[in-house]
Amino acid sequence: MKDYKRILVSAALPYANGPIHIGHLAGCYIPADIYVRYQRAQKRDVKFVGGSDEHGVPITIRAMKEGVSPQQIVDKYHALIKDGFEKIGISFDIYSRTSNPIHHKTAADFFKNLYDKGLFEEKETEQYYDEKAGVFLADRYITGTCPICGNPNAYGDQCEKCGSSLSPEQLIDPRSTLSDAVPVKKWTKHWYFPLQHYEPWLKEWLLEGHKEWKHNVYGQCKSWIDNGLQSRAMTRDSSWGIKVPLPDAEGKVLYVWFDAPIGYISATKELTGLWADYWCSEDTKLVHFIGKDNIVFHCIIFPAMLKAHGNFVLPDNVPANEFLNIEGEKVSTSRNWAVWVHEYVKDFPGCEDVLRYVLCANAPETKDNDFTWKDFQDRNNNELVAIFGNFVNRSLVLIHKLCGGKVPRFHNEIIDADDKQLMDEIRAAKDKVTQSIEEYRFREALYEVIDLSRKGNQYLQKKEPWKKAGVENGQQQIDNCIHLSLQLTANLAILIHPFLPGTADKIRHMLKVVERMLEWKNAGSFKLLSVGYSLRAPELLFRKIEDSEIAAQVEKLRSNAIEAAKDKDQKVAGKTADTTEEWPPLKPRIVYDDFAKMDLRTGKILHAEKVEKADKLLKLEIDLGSEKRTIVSGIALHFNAEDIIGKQVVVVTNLAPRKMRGIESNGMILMAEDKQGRLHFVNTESDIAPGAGVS
Ligand code: B3M
Ligand code: ZN
Repeated sequence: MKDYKRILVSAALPYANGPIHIGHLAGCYIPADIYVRYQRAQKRDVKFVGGSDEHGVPITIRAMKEGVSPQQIVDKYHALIKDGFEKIGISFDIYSRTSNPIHHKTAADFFKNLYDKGLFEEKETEQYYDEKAGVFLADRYITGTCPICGNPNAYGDQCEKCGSSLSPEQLIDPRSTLSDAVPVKKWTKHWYFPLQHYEPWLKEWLLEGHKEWKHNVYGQCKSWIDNGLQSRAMTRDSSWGIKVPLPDAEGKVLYVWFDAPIGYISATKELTGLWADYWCSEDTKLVHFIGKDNIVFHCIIFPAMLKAHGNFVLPDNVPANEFLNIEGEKVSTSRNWAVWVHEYVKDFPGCEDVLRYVLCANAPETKDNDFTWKDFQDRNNNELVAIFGNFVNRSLVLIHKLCGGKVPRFHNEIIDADDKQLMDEIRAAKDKVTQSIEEYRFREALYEVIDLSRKGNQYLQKKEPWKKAGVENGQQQIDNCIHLSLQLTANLAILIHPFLPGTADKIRHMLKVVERMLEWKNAGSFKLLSVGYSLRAPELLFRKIEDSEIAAQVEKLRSNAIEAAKDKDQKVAGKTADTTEEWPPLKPRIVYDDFAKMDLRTGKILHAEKVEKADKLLKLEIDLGSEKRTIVSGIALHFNAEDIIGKQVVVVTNLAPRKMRGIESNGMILMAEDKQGRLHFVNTESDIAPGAGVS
């Protein structure tokens, strides 16, 4: 491994058009923070840079929709995002923003450097333009009818109904999603960066030179390169962004993915006058932490830009994580299926480390992973409280009970095999944690720390110091056991510190030791606490999380999603919010024969369960008296499966069967929907036996 003098760590710049959620944290901010805290504990020269990405089409669109300026949007979300990071302990050395003048200058100069070298291709192309809104339309902002399946709401890049990937030209009757206007074609000039020119170099530098990168990252890069690279436009038509620094470029700005990664350089400039030491010297180790959707930009496009510019270091590693799903569903901002960081810190004050713990222990390091509130509770109650917290607490309680609150001596003359084994385990754990962190395997590293505390519990359990009073050598045995347990506690504080900084500080407070003790070189030592030193009374590190708190979170997820779905429906129907209080209009009149075709009967729900990978569906088993039926019903956002078992419902029994998510649904249950869009079981006065006809 190369010997680096300094380390520069970046974490992706989140778009300042919404708050951050736990998927962002798990994807890159928690791993980056662990890595940086560890490097700082190693006393290495490390800088951690980040900031908000404040340009790009989504921000201008959001501003347009909310009727405010883009600056107002980014000001609002930059503050919210920054605050969320601080509260959850992401320890940036600088958290900047790409609307800062220093960034505008740095990015514009970068562009000019490539331009002056003649590295861009200038091309004129025809693109869709919305005359009403006065903007060129990115693919996502054009809808129309899918030429393949006829879906009237397909996007300019994809039809979500049939999954076909499309180009805007293929859409039948294209419309702008901004104004509903029919877009017109307009000629426009842009500057393209010919990525294909860098292909031989990328093959050598990345595919040959970085085989050690994580499989998910390397694999994605390889398939991009193997599929052939193409020129990409590095400018856009917009009034929001960094002006293209050329005389004939009125109304043109830098493409957001051109300017955003340069934000890492600008942030370093803002942080230190010695920025060039970090960016322009070969002995800097540059590491980008990102989520998987940013891989190509950080591993191919930005390195090619850096290479084209010259003078800059290239990333040594890009340890991207995969995605974190929530309760089996993809995180979605538009569906409001997310756990928001600013809400979590309000709902669980003092439990910041618990979230850090769960997101690291369950990090999507090699594949997409699932966050569930139940798992969050289990990991807190069964691992943090019952193993780690329990060991630290027992050690401290015992020193006060059995040793007068002072660190007892260690009597070398009676050291035994268990003591030696524990000492070996501590040294081995340090080595394993170190290696795992160095190699970006943070889950594994954290597991080792928890496992070490588990060994501490086993040691105490075996030694039973509380039974030793009065036996031969009793006090000496107690002393040794408590002495070692406390040295282990101090070691645990060092090892857990990068992961759970607040917890390490709490331990440090109880042990009355200075911050310097947490330096990594101290791990593996058994002289961290001096004999005779008196310690503070123990406080619990973690509290139990109750079922009711978890139920409340699951309910919150669900009701947020219902609200979001309602908002969307209203938008689709073109209604404004104030019409929601009206009942829907009555349907056209039917004759008795129409009604008589329906077979309605009472049924009883025997069993209900969630349908995998479908947040709205429950699979029900219904007793119809004469038979049992499987019915798939779209009520999962409204009810817990276990709460509706035994409920009586009216069933349309002769509806043609339909397959949903591979399950055949035979019939439909009837529900009442109130003005707020909530569903209710229609109350029947008495418990009628299943199968009674309804007419
Ligand atoms: N803002 C995309 C994202 O938030 C983008 C990252 C920029 S990193 C230089 O996923
Ligand atoms: Zn389609």
